[in-house]
Amino acid sequence: MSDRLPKSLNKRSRATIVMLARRKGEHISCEDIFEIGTTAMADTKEFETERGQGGETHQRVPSTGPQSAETYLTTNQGIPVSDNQNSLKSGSRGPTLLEDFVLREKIFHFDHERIPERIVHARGSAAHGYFELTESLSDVTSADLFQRPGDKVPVFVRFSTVAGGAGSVDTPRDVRGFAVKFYTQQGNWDLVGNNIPVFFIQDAIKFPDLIHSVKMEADRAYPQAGSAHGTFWDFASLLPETTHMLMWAMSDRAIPRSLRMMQGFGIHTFRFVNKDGKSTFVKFHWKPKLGVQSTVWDEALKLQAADNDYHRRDLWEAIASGNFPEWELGVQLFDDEFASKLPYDVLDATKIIPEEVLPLKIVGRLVLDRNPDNFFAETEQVAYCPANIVPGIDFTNDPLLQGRLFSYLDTQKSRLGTANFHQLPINAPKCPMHNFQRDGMMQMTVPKGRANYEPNSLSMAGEEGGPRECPATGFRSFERASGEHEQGDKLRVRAELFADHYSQARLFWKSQTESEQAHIASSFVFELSKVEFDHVPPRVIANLMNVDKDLATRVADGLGIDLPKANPAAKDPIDLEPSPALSIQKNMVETIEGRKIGILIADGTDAKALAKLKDAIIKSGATPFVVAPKVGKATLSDGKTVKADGQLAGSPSQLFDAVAIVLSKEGTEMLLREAAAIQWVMDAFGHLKAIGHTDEAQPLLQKAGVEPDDGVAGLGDDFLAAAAKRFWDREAKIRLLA
Ligand code: HDD
Repeated sequence: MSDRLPKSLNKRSRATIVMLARRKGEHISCEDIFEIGTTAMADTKEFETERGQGGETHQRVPSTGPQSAETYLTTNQGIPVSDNQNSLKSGSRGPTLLEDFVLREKIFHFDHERIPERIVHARGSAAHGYFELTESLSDVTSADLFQRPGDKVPVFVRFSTVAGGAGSVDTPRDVRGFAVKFYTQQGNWDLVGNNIPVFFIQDAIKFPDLIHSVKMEADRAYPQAGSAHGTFWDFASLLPETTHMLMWAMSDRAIPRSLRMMQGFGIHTFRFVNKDGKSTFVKFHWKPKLGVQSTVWDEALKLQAADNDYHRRDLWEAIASGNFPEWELGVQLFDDEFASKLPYDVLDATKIIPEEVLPLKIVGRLVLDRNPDNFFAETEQVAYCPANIVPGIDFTNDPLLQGRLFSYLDTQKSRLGTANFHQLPINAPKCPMHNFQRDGMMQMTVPKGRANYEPNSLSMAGEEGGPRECPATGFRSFERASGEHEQGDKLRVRAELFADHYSQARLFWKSQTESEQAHIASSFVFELSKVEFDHVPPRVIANLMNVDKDLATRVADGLGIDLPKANPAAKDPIDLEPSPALSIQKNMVETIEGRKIGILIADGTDAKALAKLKDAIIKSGATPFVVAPKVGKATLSDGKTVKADGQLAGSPSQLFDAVAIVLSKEGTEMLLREAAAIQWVMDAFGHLKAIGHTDEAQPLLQKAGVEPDDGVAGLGDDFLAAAAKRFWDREAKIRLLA
């Protein structure tokens, strides 16, 4: 058979064809053989083929010109690689040789390219930037970064979802991590917070249970992200201390529009310590310059299909285009006396101090101005640890914080494989670092000299003695004599006020607008509707009865179950003054800055109107994104063709903050027959967005069920003003909320 093959085929291709022919048995025809042969040749055409003395072939990528030592491909040992296409074999058809160190190194490294992902907060996106102090805090803290207004400290900030794996979607209903590493001149300070100011549990001993319950279920490995499943609600319903956080998690806070439009919180009460050792309690808040904004639930769900990487892309693109995300740092400062008068405990991470009770003092700004160079080396390998604090900052006895001080160091050692993870560039301090810790896996420094212990007197023998303690400037805890008395019996208990699980949940509920309350009630219904254990939803509602009877009734109605009796409260809830600062809608910053406006065009679109609109959007600080039936081109009214930024089917309107429909009569007629266009308009309306349109586009709006309201406008200034808002009033007309 080999003789019948085209002469142009090399030996390997011939061998392959003969093998395939044998496998196919008798049914192979000459035409088949010829076709296989041609395919084999086509497969290798981008390679140059060299023939060796024994007739064997060597395939290579064609040379790309002269090379230098800088551009040689090398092994990890720096040994130049002559051939990156073929493994070393014993003869052209023989076994691969064990001695092929190039192959072995490459494959072994590949096998280990994934480290165990974070057990929580596995999916994250991060950026570099700086923190700039605007107000000195030298009276309350000796921390160097809080001394001189104008001083800047480099930071690396990682945002994350909690429940999903590293490859999960960006927009599930979930808490978002907000972790900041400050590389200060006194060492690294990690403020590892969330976008919600309270937490589910009060004591770290419950954390593994909480996370086991919320992550994908142990036997079936779903759902991949989010809390709408049986085990989470089973656990939450049995722990009334989760109630306050559940109110936040069921609110729009858990479906942010952008990582750039979320608040961040240190959550725990920390301490500042001044140069005299005096302690002041402090709570940390990040306030986004673009305001807090969320999606609506249907939009968040559809975004999971439209763009898995919606938040990651948004952060990357904003930074890449010079629209640097920015937050203000606010602090709430108070002393023991203030704390002792509050009707809740400041050591309880399920409680806030409302801004109306203790206003924020704005002391600095955080700016993210550089995308990572390498996702793995930086975003994956960054290792935050709440125990990383600098002189001038200290912990409190918050039992959740105390447990965290152990957990993170431990997890980093197993996640990054070595106690030397602090030497990775993203984790290394940017100030001098020297001590007597030595050796260990992946030791990357080469310490010199004999001194690896302290104290030593090697300097008396003329040798280098190494670093020494620095009592004057080194880290010291706050002065206990002026602080609390910290002795007691060894007990497994919680402090008395920790037993109040409902007062602040009620405070949160009462601080929301009607529309926000409807979203919360509907989220409870949605999540509990996914719980297949019939005994669990009534238990959740029994807890909600202690928050607000109306809320509990709406959730029970939404599920079609009877209203249960209230769960007997460990401590009766009290009515606290509502806090308007807790509502997103009451504090919306009306701007289109940093937003994306989708513009739907087609053949025949008015060229001048399109240019004018794009110009106005850019001038307002937003980004226009042109969507057309074909991405390659649309022919405008002036006969010129334009390229679209996205094709209609791949660019649904949930990707945008507001939409403009710039269609001619001809374009409208065409798109009336395109379901994706009708859905585009219908979703924009349903997601309460502003819709600007040409008169000619009216039939498309009608077909999509758009009813005129304040958010439906022409294409002028009215549209730009409307684009800065969401139209909450519209929702009652189009959605049956709980
Ligand atoms: Fe945690 C990661 C935030 C309680 C144990 N946590 C992690 C991250 C954030 C938070 C943002 C991701 C950091 C990154 O981007 O790499 N965690 C919180 C907040 C909490 C909290 C705001 C409560 C106020 N965490 C908490 C407790 C424990 C942990 C009580 C254990 C006792 N957290 C971890 C961890 C993680 C982590 C297992 C997983 C990956 C990592 O640390 O680096 O150690």
